[in-house]
Amino acid sequence: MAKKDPFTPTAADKFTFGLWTVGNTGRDPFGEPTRSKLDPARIVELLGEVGGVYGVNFHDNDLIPIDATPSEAEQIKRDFRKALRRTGLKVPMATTNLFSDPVFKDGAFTSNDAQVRAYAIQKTMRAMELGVEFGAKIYVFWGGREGTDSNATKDPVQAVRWFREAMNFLCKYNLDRKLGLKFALEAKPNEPRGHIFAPVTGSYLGFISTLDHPEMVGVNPEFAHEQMAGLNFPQVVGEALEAGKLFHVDLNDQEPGRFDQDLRFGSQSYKHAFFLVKLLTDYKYSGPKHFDSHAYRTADYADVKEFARGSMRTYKILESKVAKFNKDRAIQGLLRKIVREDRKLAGLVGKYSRKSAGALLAMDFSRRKLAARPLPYEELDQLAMEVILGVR
Ligand code: GCO
Ligand code: MN
Ligand code: MN
Repeated sequence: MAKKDPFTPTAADKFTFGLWTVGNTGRDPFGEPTRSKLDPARIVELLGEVGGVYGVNFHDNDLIPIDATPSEAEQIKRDFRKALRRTGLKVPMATTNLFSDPVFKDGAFTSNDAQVRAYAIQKTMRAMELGVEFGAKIYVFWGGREGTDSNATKDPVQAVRWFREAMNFLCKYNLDRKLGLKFALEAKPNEPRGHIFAPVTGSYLGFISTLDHPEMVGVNPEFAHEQMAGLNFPQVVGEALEAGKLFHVDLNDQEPGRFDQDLRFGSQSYKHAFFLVKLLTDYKYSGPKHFDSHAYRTADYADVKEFARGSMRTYKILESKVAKFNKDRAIQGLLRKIVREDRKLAGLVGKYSRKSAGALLAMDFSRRKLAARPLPYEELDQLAMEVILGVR
C-alpha cells in the first residue's frame, strides 16, 4: 500500500480560501483579467476538487452582486448552498465589500459624508445577516478605503471617532439580533488608499479597548500587510495572541518595497513563515487559517488549483519542521541555556510592594559578568536554518 503523504491537508487543519482569492481573475491596474470569472458555486466546486479545504469565505458582493435583483440573489444562494453541501465546505468567515463601489471612494465608516457612513453601516448589517445565514462565526472588517490620499482632506481624530461609532453600533446590532459573531479587525498600511487609518495590527489592539464591547472584537493580522509596513509578522501575531485577540489570520506573502503582491504563503519569506507556523502551533491557535492570496496572473484554473494545494502543503511542511525544531536536542539544549530564569527575582519583580522595591534597590548586579554571559545565537540560528532547509 502506498504510504500516506504526511503533507496532505484535511478539514481538521481549518484551511480556508475566499471566493475572491481562488476566484481572482488576474486583473491589475495595468491589465485586463487573464482568467474568466467563475460563479460562486463553481469556485466552491474548484476548492472541492483541490481537496482538504475546510471552508470558503466571502464578501457580500462576492456572493451576490451589488445590483442583483431579489430573485437573482435567491438563485445564487440556492446554487451556492448546494455546492457547499456537495463538497462539505463550511463558511467560517464573512465580510463586507466597502471598497469596490464608487460610493466608497472616500471611505466607508470614515467617509466625510454622513450619508455614506450610514449606508456603509446598513450594508454591513445586511452582510452580517448574509454571513450568518451560511454559518459564519467570524466577521472581518478590512478598511481598504478608510484613509486619505492627502492629509488636507480628512481630520484623523474625527476619523477614529467615526470608526468607533460604526463599530459600537454594529456590536450592538450583533447582540440585539443574536448573530453570535466575533469581529476581527484587519489593518493594512496602504493600497488602495495612499494612507489607510489603523495602518498596523498594533493600532487596532490599542483601539479595541476603547470600544463599548471590547470582548467581541479581536484582530485579523495579515502576513503581507505587516511586511508592507516593514514589520516582523511573528512578533505582530505574538502580541495579538498574548492579548487573547487573535480571532483570525490571513496567510500570504509579500516582498518588501513592492506593490500589494498577495503571494502564495511561504513562497518568499519562508523563515518568517516557519516562525509563524511555530507560534500558531506552540500556542495552539485553533481558529481558521485563511489564505488571503491569489495565483500569479499567468495561471490558468488548473494552476490556480496548484496554488491552493501549494499554500496548504507549505503550511503542513512547515508544521512538520516545527515538530523537528521542538524535538531537536541540540536546539532545545541551547534554548534552555539562553533563557536564564531566577526564582528569587521572579518573586521580587512579579508583584510590586515597598518591600520588594527596597530589596531591588539594595541588590548588587555584576554588570560586567552579566554582559559576558554567552549567547550562542549564531549557532542557534544556523541550527534553525538547517531545520528549515531540510538537512537536519
Ligand atoms: C486586501 C485585503 C482583503 C481583505 C478582505 C477581507 O489586501 O485586499 O487583505 O483581501 O482581507 O477584504 O476583509
Ligand atoms: Mn491583503
Ligand atoms: Mn486580508
